[in-house]
Amino acid sequence: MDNNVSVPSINYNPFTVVGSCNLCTRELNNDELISTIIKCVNFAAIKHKDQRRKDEEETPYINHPIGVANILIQEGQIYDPATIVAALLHDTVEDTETTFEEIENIFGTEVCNIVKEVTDDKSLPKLQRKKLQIENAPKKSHKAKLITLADKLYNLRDLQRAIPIGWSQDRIKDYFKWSKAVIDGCRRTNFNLERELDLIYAKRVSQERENCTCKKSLLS
Ligand SMILES: [Mn+2]
Repeated sequence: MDNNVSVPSINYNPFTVVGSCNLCTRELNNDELISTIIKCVNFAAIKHKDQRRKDEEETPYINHPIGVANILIQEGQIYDPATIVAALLHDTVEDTETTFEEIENIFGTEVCNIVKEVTDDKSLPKLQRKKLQIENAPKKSHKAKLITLADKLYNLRDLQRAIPIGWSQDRIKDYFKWSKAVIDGCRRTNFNLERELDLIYAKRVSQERENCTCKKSLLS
């Protein structure tokens, strides 16, 4: 029997290197880690190549998953490879032709499972998908919660930066409200990310109060 059979792809962990005995493993060294991250960024960039964000400048969509991964590292101080790779891939299945099988084969089972947790079922109506995000948030794994928080932080900052084409003030208001419910289901996950989100909401509340014609306190 051939002892050099490769590890079955189903449990293959791309963040470890399997020794020639097929039993011992070691974690990727720096070169291998950088290579994996760039392979992932390249994969996501190709998958999202025809998509744009909804702002007037039509920012390339890939800015979003890269920005989410960057928030996790720079602000969340998360350096776990599976979380970062899953963040880079988090919208590929939901928004492109990418399949979970493809992700599992290239980036392993753990990454694939995290991406599954943060992927909406597009066969469901939008309202139900939004409701499910609120319901499912507390049930998510720690890594999926981290990505959810960073994703919402990116989107809310983006909303503060530029209003998406065709969005009314009511729609923006609803988005803030809905995001808050999802975020509240992911509490006690990362202090820095939650603090940044709280600051955005505090600013939003004071802006709303400022702009309110009746000048009544929103907190009363
Ligand atoms: Mn996203």
